[in-house]
Amino acid sequence: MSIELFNLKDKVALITGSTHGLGMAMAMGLGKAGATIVVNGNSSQEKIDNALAAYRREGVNAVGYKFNVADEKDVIVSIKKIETEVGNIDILVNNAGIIKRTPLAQMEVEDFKQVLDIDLVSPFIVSKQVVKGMMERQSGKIINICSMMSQLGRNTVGAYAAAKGGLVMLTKNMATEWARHNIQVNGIGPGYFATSQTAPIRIDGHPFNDFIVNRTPAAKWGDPNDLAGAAIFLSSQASDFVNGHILYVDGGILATIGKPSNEL
Ligand code: GCO
Repeated sequence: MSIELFNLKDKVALITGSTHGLGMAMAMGLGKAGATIVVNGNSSQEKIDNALAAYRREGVNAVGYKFNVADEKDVIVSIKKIETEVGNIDILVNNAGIIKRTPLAQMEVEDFKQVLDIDLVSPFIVSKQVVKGMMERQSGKIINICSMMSQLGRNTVGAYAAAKGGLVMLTKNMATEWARHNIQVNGIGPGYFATSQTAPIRIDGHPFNDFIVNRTPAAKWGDPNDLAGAAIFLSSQASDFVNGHILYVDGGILATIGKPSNEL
């Protein structure tokens, strides 16, 4: 198997929400595979600058752009700026996302809408702008970061699960409409990973922490670096005939109903 299949040299990859967490881990992997990384965040320029320093310490060629993925006007201006200043976007990873853990019966409609806006509508907004150039070039890779919550529900994450479930079908419809332009659109569905988003439910001894370790066949939380391989595969020529597929990187949690806590 030629390693060239996974070489991203001369490619430009935009990863939304890549100043930390899973987005940074995937972007770092794409960068080490040769891509120029366009880092995005919307919180502060300082956060972007700190992230760029981390990428550069790892030898990754990275530039940063602050924009709000949920604001179509900001996205339109920013994508044009990136394509002028950095180059054509060959790879788009729609990773930016939020979660609000509230029981549905108590959740404010505005909060529900905000989760849907960022986790589901934003991948559409950003992809709609980036796919224009991909169609002109008849080439591109789009990866939507779904979740195991695209398949399973859990108390208090109803808005997030609805968004991530919808993102699976958005991925399949993007693939349906854009595959004929040699644009491969797929998804990655992370299981439970050790990130800032899960920090509150990952504390040692926290019932949820013990539950996840027991419920996951790999018997551990994922390390964000475990996602780099899936991102490189779906960004490279190795996946040129893969369309509309959601690649779950979840330690096996979706493969099983789980086991009693006293069973090996
Ligand atoms: C939660 C977690 C999950 C994970 C991930 C699983 O509260 O259950 O935050 O949502 O973050 O999305 O795929």
